[in-house]
Amino acid sequence: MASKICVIMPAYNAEETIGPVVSGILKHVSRVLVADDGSTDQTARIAAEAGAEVIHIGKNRGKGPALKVLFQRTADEGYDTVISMDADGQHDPKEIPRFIAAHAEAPDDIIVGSRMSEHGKIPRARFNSMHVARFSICIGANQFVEDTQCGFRLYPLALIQKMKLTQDRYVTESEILMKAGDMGALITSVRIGAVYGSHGSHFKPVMDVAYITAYIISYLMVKFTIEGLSSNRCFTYSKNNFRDRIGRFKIIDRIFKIATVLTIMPATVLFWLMFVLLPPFIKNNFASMRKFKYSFFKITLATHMLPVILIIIISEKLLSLVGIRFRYIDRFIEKFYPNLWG
Ligand SMILES: Nc1nc2c(ncn2[C@@H]2O[C@H](COP(=O)(O)OP(=O)(O)OP(=O)(O)O)[C@@H](O)[C@H]2O)c(=O)[nH]1
Ligand SMILES: [Mg+2]
Repeated sequence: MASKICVIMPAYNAEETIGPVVSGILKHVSRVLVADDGSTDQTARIAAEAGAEVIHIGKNRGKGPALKVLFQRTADEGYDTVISMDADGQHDPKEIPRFIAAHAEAPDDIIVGSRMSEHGKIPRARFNSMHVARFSICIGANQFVEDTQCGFRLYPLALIQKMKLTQDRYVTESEILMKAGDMGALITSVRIGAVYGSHGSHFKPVMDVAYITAYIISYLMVKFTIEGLSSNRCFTYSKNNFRDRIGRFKIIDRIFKIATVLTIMPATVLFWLMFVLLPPFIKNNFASMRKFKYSFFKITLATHMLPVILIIIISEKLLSLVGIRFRYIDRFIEKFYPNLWG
Protein backbone atom coordinates (compact mmCIF):
# COMPACT_ATOMS: atom_id res chain seq x y z
CA MET A 1 0.00 0.00 0.00
CA ALA A 2 1.38 3.46 -0.88
CA SER A 3 2.27 5.57 2.13
CA LYS A 4 0.27 8.60 3.07
CA ILE A 5 2.91 11.33 2.84
CA CYS A 6 2.87 14.91 4.08
CA VAL A 7 5.69 17.41 3.74
CA ILE A 8 6.50 19.12 7.03
CA MET A 9 8.41 22.38 7.19
CA PRO A 10 9.69 24.27 10.22
CA ALA A 11 9.89 27.89 9.15
CA TYR A 12 11.19 30.97 10.86
CA ASN A 13 11.47 34.33 9.12
CA ALA A 14 11.59 32.76 5.67
CA GLU A 15 9.28 35.12 3.77
CA GLU A 16 11.72 35.58 0.88
CA THR A 17 11.84 31.92 -0.05
CA ILE A 18 8.92 30.00 1.39
CA GLY A 19 6.33 30.86 -1.32
CA PRO A 20 8.00 29.17 -4.31
CA VAL A 21 9.23 26.30 -2.08
CA VAL A 22 5.66 25.48 -1.01
CA SER A 23 4.23 25.73 -4.53
CA GLY A 24 7.07 23.55 -5.84
CA ILE A 25 6.32 20.90 -3.22
CA LEU A 26 2.60 20.85 -4.00
CA LYS A 27 3.44 19.57 -7.50
CA HIS A 28 4.63 16.33 -5.86
CA VAL A 29 2.55 15.83 -2.69
CA SER A 30 -0.89 17.06 -1.79
CA ARG A 31 -0.15 18.59 1.59
CA VAL A 32 2.47 20.84 3.16
CA LEU A 33 2.30 21.61 6.86
CA VAL A 34 4.38 24.55 8.04
CA ALA A 35 5.22 25.23 11.70
CA ASP A 36 5.94 28.88 12.30
CA ASP A 37 6.98 29.79 15.81
CA GLY A 38 6.92 33.53 16.09
CA SER A 39 8.27 34.74 12.76
CA THR A 40 8.31 38.50 12.73
CA ASP A 41 7.89 38.71 8.94
CA GLN A 42 5.25 37.50 6.47
CA THR A 43 6.33 33.81 6.48
CA ALA A 44 2.96 32.46 7.65
CA ARG A 45 0.86 34.55 5.25
CA ILE A 46 3.03 33.78 2.23
CA ALA A 47 3.14 30.05 3.03
CA ALA A 48 -0.65 29.94 3.38
CA GLU A 49 -1.16 31.85 0.13
CA ALA A 50 1.10 29.36 -1.65
CA GLY A 51 -1.13 26.52 -0.42
CA ALA A 52 0.44 25.31 2.84
CA GLU A 53 -1.40 24.83 6.08
CA VAL A 54 0.32 26.79 8.83
CA ILE A 55 0.52 25.87 12.50
CA HIS A 56 1.31 28.88 14.68
CA ILE A 57 3.33 27.78 17.67
CA GLY A 58 3.79 31.18 19.32
CA LYS A 59 7.08 31.84 21.04
CA ASN A 60 10.24 31.03 19.06
CA ARG A 61 11.78 27.79 20.31
CA GLY A 62 13.92 26.58 17.42
CA LYS A 63 13.76 24.08 14.59
CA GLY A 64 13.68 20.95 16.76
CA PRO A 65 10.57 21.79 18.79
CA ALA A 66 8.82 22.85 15.57
CA LEU A 67 9.65 19.45 14.05
CA LYS A 68 8.24 17.72 17.14
CA VAL A 69 4.95 19.59 16.81
CA LEU A 70 4.82 18.62 13.14
CA PHE A 71 5.51 14.93 13.88
CA GLN A 72 2.74 14.89 16.48
CA ARG A 73 0.20 16.66 14.30
CA THR A 74 0.80 14.49 11.24
CA ALA A 75 0.69 11.29 13.33
CA ASP A 76 -2.62 12.44 14.89
CA GLU A 77 -3.98 13.03 11.40
CA GLY A 78 -3.15 9.48 10.35
CA TYR A 79 -0.11 10.06 8.16
CA ASP A 80 2.45 7.27 8.29
CA THR A 81 5.29 9.08 6.54
CA VAL A 82 6.55 12.65 6.46
CA ILE A 83 9.20 14.42 4.42
CA SER A 84 10.89 17.29 6.21
CA MET A 85 12.15 20.20 4.14
CA ASP A 86 13.65 23.59 4.87
CA ALA A 87 11.85 26.80 3.96
CA ASP A 88 14.95 28.65 2.81
CA GLY A 89 15.19 27.16 -0.68
CA GLN A 90 18.10 24.83 0.09
CA HIS A 91 15.98 21.78 -0.72
CA ASP A 92 14.71 21.43 -4.26
CA PRO A 93 11.12 20.10 -4.39
CA LYS A 94 11.98 18.40 -7.71
CA GLU A 95 14.01 15.92 -5.65
CA ILE A 96 10.98 14.74 -3.62
CA PRO A 97 10.29 11.81 -6.03
CA ARG A 98 13.74 10.39 -5.21
CA PHE A 99 12.79 10.18 -1.55
CA ILE A 100 9.45 8.57 -2.38
CA ALA A 101 11.20 6.02 -4.63
CA ALA A 102 13.77 5.20 -1.93
CA HIS A 103 10.92 4.85 0.59
CA ALA A 104 9.10 2.39 -1.69
CA GLU A 105 12.27 0.25 -1.70
CA ALA A 106 12.84 0.52 2.07
CA PRO A 107 9.61 1.56 3.83
CA ASP A 108 10.98 1.25 7.36
CA ASP A 109 14.15 3.28 6.80
CA ILE A 110 14.80 6.93 7.42
CA ILE A 111 15.86 8.42 4.08
CA VAL A 112 18.33 11.28 4.35
CA GLY A 113 19.40 13.65 1.58
CA SER A 114 23.12 13.76 0.99
CA ARG A 115 24.91 16.79 -0.40
CA MET A 116 28.31 15.17 -0.20
CA SER A 117 28.69 14.61 -3.95
CA GLU A 118 28.52 18.39 -4.35
CA HIS A 119 30.76 19.24 -1.43
CA GLY A 120 32.63 21.83 -3.50
CA LYS A 121 29.53 24.02 -3.21
CA ILE A 122 29.42 23.82 0.59
CA PRO A 123 31.29 26.52 2.53
CA ARG A 124 34.49 25.04 3.97
CA ALA A 125 33.65 25.71 7.63
CA ARG A 126 30.22 24.14 7.22
CA PHE A 127 31.68 21.14 5.43
CA ASN A 128 34.20 20.59 8.21
CA SER A 129 31.51 20.61 10.89
CA MET A 130 29.39 18.23 8.75
CA HIS A 131 32.36 15.89 8.43
CA VAL A 132 33.09 15.79 12.16
CA ALA A 133 29.44 15.50 13.16
CA ARG A 134 29.10 12.64 10.69
CA PHE A 135 31.97 10.71 12.29
CA SER A 136 30.38 10.74 15.74
CA ILE A 137 26.73 10.50 14.74
CA CYS A 138 27.53 7.45 12.61
CA ILE A 139 29.08 5.79 15.67
CA GLY A 140 25.92 6.58 17.65
CA ALA A 141 23.77 5.30 14.78
CA ASN A 142 25.86 2.14 14.22
CA GLN A 143 26.09 2.74 10.49
CA PHE A 144 27.44 5.07 7.87
CA VAL A 145 25.20 7.97 6.90
CA GLU A 146 26.61 10.17 4.15
CA ASP A 147 25.24 13.50 5.33
CA THR A 148 24.04 13.57 8.91
CA GLN A 149 23.30 17.30 8.92
CA CYS A 150 20.86 17.48 6.02
CA GLY A 151 17.31 18.48 6.95
CA PHE A 152 15.77 17.06 3.74
CA ARG A 153 14.61 13.68 5.05
CA LEU A 154 11.85 11.15 4.91
CA TYR A 155 10.73 9.75 8.24
CA PRO A 156 8.42 6.77 8.90
CA LEU A 157 6.35 8.16 11.78
CA ALA A 158 6.09 4.77 13.51
CA LEU A 159 9.85 4.90 13.99
CA ILE A 160 9.78 8.46 15.33
CA GLN A 161 7.13 7.41 17.85
CA LYS A 162 9.48 4.77 19.23
CA MET A 163 11.80 7.49 20.53
CA LYS A 164 11.54 10.34 22.96
CA LEU A 165 12.96 13.54 21.52
CA THR A 166 14.48 15.59 24.30
CA GLN A 167 16.71 18.07 22.46
CA ASP A 168 15.98 21.35 20.70
CA ARG A 169 17.29 23.82 18.10
CA TYR A 170 19.35 21.93 15.52
CA VAL A 171 20.26 19.11 17.90
CA THR A 172 16.97 17.24 17.42
CA GLU A 173 17.90 16.04 13.93
CA SER A 174 21.19 14.53 15.18
CA GLU A 175 19.31 13.02 18.11
CA ILE A 176 16.85 11.33 15.74
CA LEU A 177 19.57 9.70 13.64
CA MET A 178 21.53 8.39 16.62
CA LYS A 179 18.46 7.04 18.39
CA ALA A 180 17.00 5.46 15.24
CA GLY A 181 20.25 3.73 14.32
CA ASP A 182 20.91 2.80 17.93
CA MET A 183 17.53 1.00 18.00
CA GLY A 184 18.49 -1.02 14.93
CA ALA A 185 16.73 1.02 12.24
CA LEU A 186 18.44 1.64 8.91
CA ILE A 187 19.22 5.04 7.47
CA THR A 188 19.41 5.28 3.69
CA SER A 189 21.01 8.13 1.78
CA VAL A 190 19.80 9.71 -1.46
CA ARG A 191 22.01 12.12 -3.34
CA ILE A 192 20.66 15.67 -3.60
CA GLY A 193 22.10 18.97 -4.75
CA ALA A 194 23.81 21.36 -2.35
CA VAL A 195 22.33 24.84 -2.46
CA TYR A 196 24.16 27.59 -0.63
CA GLY A 197 22.88 30.95 -1.83
CA SER A 198 22.39 34.28 -0.15
CA HIS A 199 19.53 33.01 2.04
CA GLY A 200 19.71 33.95 5.71
CA SER A 201 20.61 31.14 8.09
CA HIS A 202 19.54 30.90 11.72
CA PHE A 203 22.29 28.38 12.45
CA LYS A 204 24.86 29.89 14.81
CA PRO A 205 28.17 28.33 13.72
CA VAL A 206 29.81 28.29 17.14
CA MET A 207 26.86 27.94 19.52
CA ASP A 208 24.88 25.42 17.51
CA VAL A 209 27.96 23.32 16.78
CA ALA A 210 28.69 23.41 20.52
CA TYR A 211 25.14 22.28 21.41
CA ILE A 212 25.28 19.44 18.90
CA THR A 213 28.75 18.43 20.07
CA ALA A 214 27.76 18.40 23.74
CA TYR A 215 24.74 16.21 23.03
CA ILE A 216 26.70 13.79 20.86
CA ILE A 217 29.35 13.43 23.55
CA SER A 218 26.79 12.85 26.28
CA TYR A 219 24.97 10.31 24.08
CA LEU A 220 28.12 8.40 23.19
CA MET A 221 29.30 8.34 26.81
CA VAL A 222 26.09 6.55 27.77
CA LYS A 223 26.32 4.24 24.74
CA PHE A 224 29.95 3.34 25.45
CA THR A 225 29.17 2.69 29.12
CA ILE A 226 26.29 0.34 28.21
CA GLU A 227 28.23 -1.43 25.44
CA GLY A 228 31.35 -1.63 27.60
CA LEU A 229 29.46 -3.39 30.37
CA SER A 230 27.39 -5.76 28.23
CA SER A 231 28.05 -8.69 26.02
CA ASN A 232 27.39 -8.57 22.25
CA ARG A 233 25.32 -5.43 22.40
CA CYS A 234 25.38 -2.93 19.51
CA PHE A 235 22.02 -1.24 19.98
CA THR A 236 21.61 0.59 23.25
CA TYR A 237 18.68 2.95 22.80
CA SER A 238 15.14 2.33 23.99
CA LYS A 239 12.47 4.92 24.71
CA ASN A 240 12.58 6.45 28.19
CA ASN A 241 15.99 4.97 28.94
CA PHE A 242 18.35 6.63 31.40
CA ARG A 243 19.48 9.28 28.87
CA ASP A 244 15.87 10.17 27.99
CA ARG A 245 14.94 10.51 31.63
CA ILE A 246 17.79 12.99 32.09
CA GLY A 247 16.74 14.82 28.92
CA ARG A 248 13.28 15.42 30.29
CA PHE A 249 14.60 18.01 32.73
CA LYS A 250 16.38 20.85 30.94
CA ILE A 251 18.64 21.83 33.82
CA ILE A 252 19.71 18.27 34.65
CA ASP A 253 20.22 17.63 30.93
CA ARG A 254 22.51 20.65 30.70
CA ILE A 255 24.49 19.67 33.81
CA PHE A 256 24.89 16.13 32.46
CA LYS A 257 26.19 17.44 29.11
CA ILE A 258 28.67 19.78 30.77
CA ALA A 259 29.84 17.00 33.09
CA THR A 260 30.39 14.59 30.17
CA VAL A 261 32.23 17.22 28.12
CA LEU A 262 34.50 18.08 31.06
CA THR A 263 35.32 14.46 31.83
CA ILE A 264 35.82 13.09 28.33
CA MET A 265 39.56 12.65 28.55
CA PRO A 266 39.60 10.49 31.73
CA ALA A 267 36.51 8.71 30.40
CA THR A 268 38.38 7.84 27.20
CA VAL A 269 41.08 6.17 29.27
CA LEU A 270 38.47 4.38 31.35
CA PHE A 271 36.66 3.07 28.23
CA TRP A 272 39.96 1.94 26.78
CA LEU A 273 40.76 0.01 29.97
CA MET A 274 37.30 -1.56 29.87
CA PHE A 275 37.91 -2.52 26.23
CA VAL A 276 41.23 -4.18 27.05
CA LEU A 277 40.57 -5.67 30.48
CA LEU A 278 36.91 -6.70 30.57
CA PRO A 279 36.55 -9.19 27.66
CA PRO A 280 37.52 -12.24 29.80
CA PHE A 281 34.55 -11.36 32.05
CA ILE A 282 32.19 -9.70 29.53
CA LYS A 283 32.49 -11.41 26.16
CA ASN A 284 32.59 -9.13 23.13
CA ASN A 285 31.89 -5.96 25.03
CA PHE A 286 31.87 -2.77 22.89
CA ALA A 287 30.38 -5.00 20.20
CA SER A 288 29.70 -2.16 17.75
CA MET A 289 33.26 -0.89 18.03
CA ARG A 290 35.07 -4.19 17.55
CA LYS A 291 34.09 -4.33 13.87
CA PHE A 292 36.32 -1.47 12.79
CA LYS A 293 39.81 -1.75 11.42
CA TYR A 294 40.74 1.41 13.37
CA SER A 295 41.90 1.04 16.93
CA PHE A 296 39.31 1.60 19.61
CA PHE A 297 41.59 4.10 21.29
CA LYS A 298 41.83 6.22 18.11
CA ILE A 299 38.06 6.15 17.65
CA THR A 300 37.18 7.13 21.18
CA LEU A 301 39.93 9.71 21.23
CA ALA A 302 38.55 11.30 18.04
CA THR A 303 35.07 11.32 19.55
CA HIS A 304 36.37 12.84 22.69
CA MET A 305 38.49 15.41 20.91
CA LEU A 306 35.38 17.23 19.69
CA PRO A 307 35.86 20.11 22.16
CA VAL A 308 39.47 20.42 20.94
CA ILE A 309 38.14 21.12 17.46
CA LEU A 310 35.94 23.83 18.83
CA ILE A 311 38.96 25.37 20.53
CA ILE A 312 40.97 25.23 17.27
CA ILE A 313 38.11 26.86 15.33
CA ILE A 314 37.72 29.63 17.90
CA SER A 315 41.51 30.18 17.97
CA GLU A 316 41.64 30.40 14.16
CA LYS A 317 38.82 32.94 14.25
CA LEU A 318 40.49 35.05 16.94
CA LEU A 319 43.84 34.93 15.13
CA SER A 320 42.20 36.00 11.88
CA LEU A 321 40.81 39.04 13.71
CA VAL A 322 44.37 40.19 14.37
CA GLY A 323 45.42 39.39 10.81
CA ILE A 324 47.14 36.04 11.41
CA ARG A 325 46.02 33.33 8.94
CA PHE A 326 46.32 29.95 10.53
CA ARG A 327 44.52 27.01 8.96
CA TYR A 328 45.14 23.74 10.66
CA ILE A 329 41.57 22.57 11.03
CA ASP A 330 41.13 21.02 7.55
CA ARG A 331 44.19 18.79 7.95
CA PHE A 332 43.24 17.94 11.51
CA ILE A 333 39.77 16.82 10.51
CA GLU A 334 40.96 14.77 7.51
CA LYS A 335 43.47 12.98 9.70
CA PHE A 336 41.36 12.21 12.74
CA TYR A 337 37.83 11.72 11.40
CA PRO A 338 37.83 8.95 8.76
CA ASN A 339 34.82 7.08 7.45
CA LEU A 340 34.98 4.02 9.70
CA TRP A 341 32.72 2.06 7.36
CA GLY A 342 34.69 2.93 4.19
N1 LIG B 1 9.82 27.00 13.22
C1 LIG B 1 11.12 27.27 13.23
N2 LIG B 1 11.86 26.97 12.15
C2 LIG B 1 13.18 27.26 12.18
C3 LIG B 1 13.81 27.85 13.28
N3 LIG B 1 15.13 28.00 13.01
C4 LIG B 1 15.31 27.52 11.77
N4 LIG B 1 14.12 27.08 11.27
C5 LIG B 1 13.86 26.54 9.95
O1 LIG B 1 14.68 25.40 9.78
C6 LIG B 1 15.16 25.35 8.45
C7 LIG B 1 16.66 25.30 8.47
O2 LIG B 1 17.17 26.45 9.12
P1 LIG B 1 18.55 27.13 8.73
O3 LIG B 1 18.75 28.26 9.67
O4 LIG B 1 18.58 27.43 7.27
O5 LIG B 1 19.59 25.99 9.10
P2 LIG B 1 20.50 25.12 8.16
O6 LIG B 1 19.87 24.95 6.82
O7 LIG B 1 20.86 23.91 8.92
O8 LIG B 1 21.78 26.05 8.06
P3 LIG B 1 22.42 26.71 6.75
O9 LIG B 1 23.05 25.57 6.02
O10 LIG B 1 23.39 27.71 7.27
O11 LIG B 1 21.28 27.33 5.99
C8 LIG B 1 14.59 26.57 7.73
O12 LIG B 1 13.41 26.19 7.08
C9 LIG B 1 14.28 27.53 8.86
O13 LIG B 1 13.24 28.43 8.54
C10 LIG B 1 12.99 28.17 14.41
O14 LIG B 1 13.44 28.71 15.40
N5 LIG B 1 11.67 27.87 14.32
MG1 LIG C 1 19.36 26.61 5.65
